[in-house]
Amino acid sequence: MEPIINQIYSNVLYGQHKDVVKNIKTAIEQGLPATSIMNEGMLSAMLEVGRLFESGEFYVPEMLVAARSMQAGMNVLMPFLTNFEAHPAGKVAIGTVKGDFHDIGKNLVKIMLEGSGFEVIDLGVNVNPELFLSAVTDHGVDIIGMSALITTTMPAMRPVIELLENSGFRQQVKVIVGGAPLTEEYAHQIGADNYAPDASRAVTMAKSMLLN
Ligand code: B1M
Repeated sequence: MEPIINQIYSNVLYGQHKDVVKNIKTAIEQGLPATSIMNEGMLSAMLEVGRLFESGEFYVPEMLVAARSMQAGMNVLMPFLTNFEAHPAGKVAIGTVKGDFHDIGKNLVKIMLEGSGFEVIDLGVNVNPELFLSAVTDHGVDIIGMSALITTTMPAMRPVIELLENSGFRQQVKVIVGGAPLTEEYAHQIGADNYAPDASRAVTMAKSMLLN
C-alpha cells in the first residue's frame, strides 16, 4: 500500500475528491501534521497540475477537478491548520482581482488569517476596485489583500491602489499582495506595502504590518 501522503497527492492530481477527504481523515488519525498533508500531499499536486497543463497533458477540465479535490481537502484540513487566538488581531478584506477566478490560494490565505485571529471579509473572485474600496469605507478594514494567479491579471492590482489613493483612503489601510506570478519588486512597483509568497508569510506580514 502506498504511503497515505502519496495517495493524497494522487487524489488531488486526478481529481478524486471523495478519496481525498477519506485519506486526509486517515492521515490525521495516523498523526501526520496538517502542514505536511497540505504541503507535500496537496500543494505539490497542484504544482504538478500546473506543469501538466503547461505541457499540454492536462486541459481545463482536469484542472477543474483537481481544484475541486483541493477545495474538498482544504475543508477537511482547515480546523487542523488553524490555531485560533482569542483576541481579534485586525480586520482584513481579501479578494482575487478583476478578471481572475483562481481562489484556492486566496482561500488558504483566508483560512490561515482567520486561524491567527484576524476577522476576514472574503470579497470573492473577479473583484473590481470599487468593491475593494468599499471594504475600507463600509467595513473599516485594516488590510486589503489581493491575489492574482495569471500574468495578465496582475496589472489589475494597480487600479485598486490608485483608487484608494485618489479617494483619500490609502493612508488608512495596508495593502498586501500575493499569488504565484507576483514578486516583491512588482509589489513595490505598484505601490503595495508588502508581498507574501505564501499563506503563512501572509499571516506573519499582516501581524507585523499592524504593529508598525
Ligand atoms: Co489556471 N492557470 N487558468 N485554473 N491554474 C494557472 C494559474 C497557470 C499558471 C497554469 C499553467 O499554465 N501552468 C496559468 C496561468 C499562466 C499565466 O500566468 N500566464 C493558468 C491559466 C492559463 C488559466 C486559464 C486562462 C486557462 C484557460 O481557460 N485556458 C483559466 C483562467 C480563468 C480566469 O481566472 N480568468 C484558468 C482556470 C483555472 C481553473 C478554473 C480550471 C482552476 C482554478 C480553480 C479555482 O481556483 N477555484 C485553475 C487552476 C487550479 C490552476 C493551477 C493548476 C493551480 C492554482 C492553484 O490553485 N494553486 C495553476 C498552476 C499553478 O499555479 N501551479 C493555474 C494552489 C494554490 C494554493 O497556490 O494560488 O499560488 P496559489 O497560492 C499560494 C501563493 O501564491 C500565495 O499563497 C498561496 C498558498 O501558499 N498567495 C497569496 C496566493 N494569493 C495570495 C494572496 C496574498 C498572499 C499570498 O495576500 C493577499
